[in-house]
Amino acid sequence: MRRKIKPFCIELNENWMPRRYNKKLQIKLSDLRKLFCRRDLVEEILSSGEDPVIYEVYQISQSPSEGVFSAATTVLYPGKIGDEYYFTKGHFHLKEPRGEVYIGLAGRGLLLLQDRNRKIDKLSLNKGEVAFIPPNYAHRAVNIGDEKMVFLSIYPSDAGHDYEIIEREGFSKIVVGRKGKVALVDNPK
Ligand code: PAN
Ligand code: ZN
Repeated sequence: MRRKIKPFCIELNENWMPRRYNKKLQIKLSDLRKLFCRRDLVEEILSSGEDPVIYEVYQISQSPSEGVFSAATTVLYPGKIGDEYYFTKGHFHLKEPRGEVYIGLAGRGLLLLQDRNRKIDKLSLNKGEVAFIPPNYAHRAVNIGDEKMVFLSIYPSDAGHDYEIIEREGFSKIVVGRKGKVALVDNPK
């Protein structure tokens, strides 16, 4: 018989961090070195001894059972490599069909969605906006503002993360800031 999971509630503090979480991840520039377009600039920054934190994830993970949810607060710092805005790695869910909801809590952001045929969609993910990610879409958050972008994600606990395809192929579009404007352009790689 399936183990019964008790209802529970976790408070978020004034910075939207969960007061209790199982795991904190800190992703630095060196973890994303293959993903930014201007790899030459990434290597230049790293060889100067800097390795800035790009984002942090506070996970409230539950055991991977069907019908159970996990959640996470992500804090994505503002910045660019060349003209490409800081982003999260991005992934497909391993198990299909598994969708997700992202809730914008602070800052200004975008959500890039890419289907299995590499077709791109973009959603706004500013403070107060709720983005619905359908199953079978890779998803990546992009901070297009000058402040921290914070969002809460809620996903099936058995979804799993498949980073491999995005690490190998990237997204077919990237998000850049040029002449004060935010634009989606073809990934030159
Ligand atoms: C989110 C992401 C989180 C970090 O909780 O895992 O924002 O992004 P990456 O996992 O792409 O590094 C989520 O989409 N969970 O499924
Ligand atoms: Zn996800």
